[in-house]
Parts: sequence; C-alpha cells; structure tokens
Amino acid sequence: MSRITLSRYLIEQTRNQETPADLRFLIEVVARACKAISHAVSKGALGGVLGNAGTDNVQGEAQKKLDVISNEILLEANEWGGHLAAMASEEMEDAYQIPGEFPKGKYLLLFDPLDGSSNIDVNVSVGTIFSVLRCPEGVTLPCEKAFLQPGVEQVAAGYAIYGPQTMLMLTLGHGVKGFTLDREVGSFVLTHDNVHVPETTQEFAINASNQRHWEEPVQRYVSEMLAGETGPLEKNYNMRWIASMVADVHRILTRGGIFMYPRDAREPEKPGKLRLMYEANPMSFIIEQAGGAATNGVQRIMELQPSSLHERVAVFLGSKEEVERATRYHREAQ
Ligand code: AHM
Ligand code: MG
Repeated sequence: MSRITLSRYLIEQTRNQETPADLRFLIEVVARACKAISHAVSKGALGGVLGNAGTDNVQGEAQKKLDVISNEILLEANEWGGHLAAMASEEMEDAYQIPGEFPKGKYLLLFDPLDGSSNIDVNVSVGTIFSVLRCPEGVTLPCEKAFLQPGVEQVAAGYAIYGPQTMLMLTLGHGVKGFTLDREVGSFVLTHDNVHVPETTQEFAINASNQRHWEEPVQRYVSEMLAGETGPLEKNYNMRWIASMVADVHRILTRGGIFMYPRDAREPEKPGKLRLMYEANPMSFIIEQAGGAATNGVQRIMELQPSSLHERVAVFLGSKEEVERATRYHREAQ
C-alpha cells in the first residue's frame, strides 16, 4: 500500500472540505520548520548548538542556543507565506508582526519553539509545540488582545518530538494523527492513525522534588497512588518524569497516564509553571481529541479565558479517569 505523507493527508482533508487550503499550507510550513529544527537538534555538539545563548527570555529563563535557533527557524519559515496575521512565541515578549513586504492571512500561530530545552545538553527528547487560532475579524495589526482566545477556539494544534524518531502529532479538530519523519526522503509519513489515550492508567508523571510545596489535593492524590494496591485506589502505579512536556505527553498518547504540573507554594502568585497559550492549550486540544481530558484542577483548560500572552496555568492531563479524580479532589478541597 502506498504511504500517506503529511502532504497527502492534508490535501485529502482539503478535498473533503475538512481543512481550508490556507490552513493546510500553514501546517505544511510549520512541519517544514520542524524538520529544520530536528536537523539542528540532531547535530548536537557537532553543530556547535549546545549550551546557553547568554540571553534570558521574557519569563527571565536562560535561553539555550537551540531555543533561539528554533524560534528563528519558525519565524522565517512562516512570515512570508501569506497565511498568517501574526505570531507569538514563548521566547518573545510581544506578538511578532508580519513584515510589511509580505501578504497577510487570517490565522495566528503560537509556539513554544523548543520545549523541554533543559534536556538539550543531556541528549534527551525535546520538541516544538504549536497552536493555531483565527485572527479576529477586522483586526489588521494583531497585538496581544487578538491572541487572548480560549483553547476551544483553536483550529489546529500539534507538536513535533525530536527523539529516537522525529514525529509530528497533529489535530485539526477531528482526531489525532501521528506522522514519523522519513529522513532519507524528507517526508512526514502517517504511522499512527486514530491516536487514542486509554481511559484508565497506572502511570503518573509529576516532578516529585516539589512535593513539599504542593497543595493538599495533589498531596492526597499522589499519596493515594503511592499507596498502591493496598491503598484506597487499589492498584499499583508506575512513575515517569522526563521534564520535557512533549516527551511526557507523547508517552501518555501512546500508552496512557496522567501528567501533572500543579500550582505550588514556590511562587504563589504564579498558577503553575507551564504556559497556557504555548503549552497547555495545544496539548489539551491534542489530548482531548485523543479521548483524554485536561483541567487546571478545577476547570477544563480549553475553556479558560486567557488574560495575557505568557500566562501560566496548572496542568492535569491524560487518561480521563485519573484527570477526573485529580479534578474531583481539587473541587472537594475548595
Ligand atoms: P521550557 O518550555 O522552558 O522548556 O519549560 C517547560 C518544561 C516542560 O517541558 C516540562 O514538563 C517542565 O518544564 C519541567 O519542569 P521542571 O524542570 O520543573 O521539572
Ligand atoms: Mg516549554
């Protein structure tokens, strides 16, 4: 049987009137940028790309060289095609306007160019996360306000994972498809049709070194999981934490699990570490489209009204039963 490449999949989506042609082009361009990032990541020390860039991003975090390179690759690839009205990145303080010499389109692209970048220098999987929104009608110079739409408004979301294989996981709002990069040919090939998160699980992911800072519902939930089959949940759990959200989410998409980055007492003014617009919303869209669930402990993440571009949020996502349990414990504690 002939292989279904990302291009063919997208063209067929357009033919079936599921995906507008300009959205198809946008996804193709993002995928091409991800191939370039994958190439840069894979060079490692040979390409002189490891280590810090010597700059901080808007969140005050030290940028890695590959954070900066990946951001540049995404901006350059996407600015000239005429499909975007503006872009926003975890690595840039303000929205990026399309340069005047290029035509503008009707979509907004948001991305975390290289998620999990603390793992770059230790050769552990990292990735690119992206989210696509429509530019509000009549807005010609989209500033922050144009981007502040709840996750339910996303028209597409995906991530590329740069691991033993480079893969692109994509949702256009009707299920999740997984494509593996065939490096010799240079194409993403459909290898994972109808990706589905099992409803039940026995695996959780959380950075346990923050345990003393967690709020009561998270303490309760994790201690119940750790109690195993003689505890209230009556089953043994396994734990994994890669510190690379793409890699943790990818594992959950493959074999189930719950991922948690709760708010904690380290920085009480911040509701969690992960960013709503670049990480939590696109990952929630993917997880929900694969049959899982995603909340901030109390509400569905995709229904949250963002108040700023770089807003943070607590994240509980993955297998439905466990996300519902974690959410119930939070609601009971309110
Ligand atoms: P980044 O976007 O700066 O890489 O930060 C996000 C990452 C996630 O990929 C991961 O889940 C989390 O930070 C790990 O945080 P910690 O180092 O606190 O465990
Ligand atoms: Mg990130």
